[in-house]
Amino acid sequence: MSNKFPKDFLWGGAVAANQCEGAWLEDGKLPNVTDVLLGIIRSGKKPSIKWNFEKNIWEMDLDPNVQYLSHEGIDFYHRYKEDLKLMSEMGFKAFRTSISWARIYPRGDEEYPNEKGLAFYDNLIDEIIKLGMEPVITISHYETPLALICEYGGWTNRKLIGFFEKYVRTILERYKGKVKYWLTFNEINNAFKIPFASAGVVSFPPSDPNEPMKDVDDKMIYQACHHMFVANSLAVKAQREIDPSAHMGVMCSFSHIATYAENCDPENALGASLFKRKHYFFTDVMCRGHYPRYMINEWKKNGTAPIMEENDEELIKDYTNDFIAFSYYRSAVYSKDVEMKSDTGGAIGLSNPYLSESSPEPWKWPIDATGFRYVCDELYDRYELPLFPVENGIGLKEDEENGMIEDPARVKYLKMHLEALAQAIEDGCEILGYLWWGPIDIVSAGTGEMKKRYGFIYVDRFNDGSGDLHRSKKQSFDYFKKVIETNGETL
Ligand code: BGP
Repeated sequence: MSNKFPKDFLWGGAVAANQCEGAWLEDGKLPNVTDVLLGIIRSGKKPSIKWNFEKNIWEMDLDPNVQYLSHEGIDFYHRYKEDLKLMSEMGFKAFRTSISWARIYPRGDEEYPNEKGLAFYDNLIDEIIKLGMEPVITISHYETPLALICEYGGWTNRKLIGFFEKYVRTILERYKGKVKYWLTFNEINNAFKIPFASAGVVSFPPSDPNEPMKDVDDKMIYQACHHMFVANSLAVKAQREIDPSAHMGVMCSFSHIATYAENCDPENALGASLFKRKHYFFTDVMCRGHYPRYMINEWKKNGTAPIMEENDEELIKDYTNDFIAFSYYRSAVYSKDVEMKSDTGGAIGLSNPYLSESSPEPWKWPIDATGFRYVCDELYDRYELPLFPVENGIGLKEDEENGMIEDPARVKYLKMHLEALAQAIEDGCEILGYLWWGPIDIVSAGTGEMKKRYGFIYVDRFNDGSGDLHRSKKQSFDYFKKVIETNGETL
């Protein structure tokens, strides 16, 4: 295959602050939603956060049976220089991470930012640039400050728009001229699947601490989404005012778009298409600039329309995003007889008899590189905006043997997906770059474990919290290095 990748293609990798930094309460940071998420996933219970009327503070009970590995992460907060050096050794042209909102505004509603938090990102971003990489920064990667959820009810509360805008303006002012690629909300289209993480939605805290919290319903989530859409547009507006040469992208979990109908039963074809529309909804609003008629009709039918203020729709119309970033891990099969589920990898329906390989037990994510090309083509046809796959990867179980890790399965996955991406480029898609998810082993977002490893770089840390945190290169490290060296000519 001749070389399809453009000359300035952004090869690199992506992580998120909450999965790698650790130092969860250091230098003034307070908890964010992901710091307590695992206890909720494991126990199935809402967070136990109560107002202490005597002390006048919010108290948070962490589940004592849960190992919160993310609290120390892989200690990226203190070891980022060593880690970034390895990324640059691979030849990375871009490195994506998030700014942890609760490091900058620890509760989320303060008047002034936390200088110590900003100082950390000053150093981190300078280091990324010094090593010749383009920083790609996620503004909120499932990282709403916990106080905004406990005291304000998360994104269902309109006040979050103002808190978010202030945070965005703070970091845009600070990093103008340094950061060219910004992403607003990580996987915003997961708002219905994981409302707590994605949209910080829980019911409002009860005035009586013994009263149970209410369940989250669709109307609340649409309300939270509306506030996030307005906040997204205000972020675009702020970027145009503060740093017009930068770009503000959306970020969606678009494995969902690779949802195939089980067969040619028209009901299945229609069902798959309606399922995908639930995810296109997010980019339809943020990139086309208005609420689509299909959603307005649904709101009318179900009484789930969000409350909007007068200028909201104008803002959404005037400030749309200029590129689409997305994650792609796997595809799914829709059948009218089966209820679709999903997790951090995307949708889950029937198993696909045409796909023979998957990631290992217990995750078993089907491997489908053609689905990657399919998603790129679908997105580009619909929006004609530059695309940026900022997450693609495979989680494997690995142990170091004689200081070495051989990971042919990761090399194969990478090669297949890059071949598919080259074909998408040939199909006419404009692709800004390719970021591998988890170039270094980090804590899993979905299960909070270390055992699920995505890295080209191994980190010595285990599910029980043991390990000396040393880093070592896997076989795939050299493979990706070669790919980047040849700008994708050698796959
Ligand atoms: C995405 C998230 C990431 C990441 C990835 C892999 O949904 O944006 O944060 O972790 O999924 O998921 P997991 O860690 O559950 O394997």
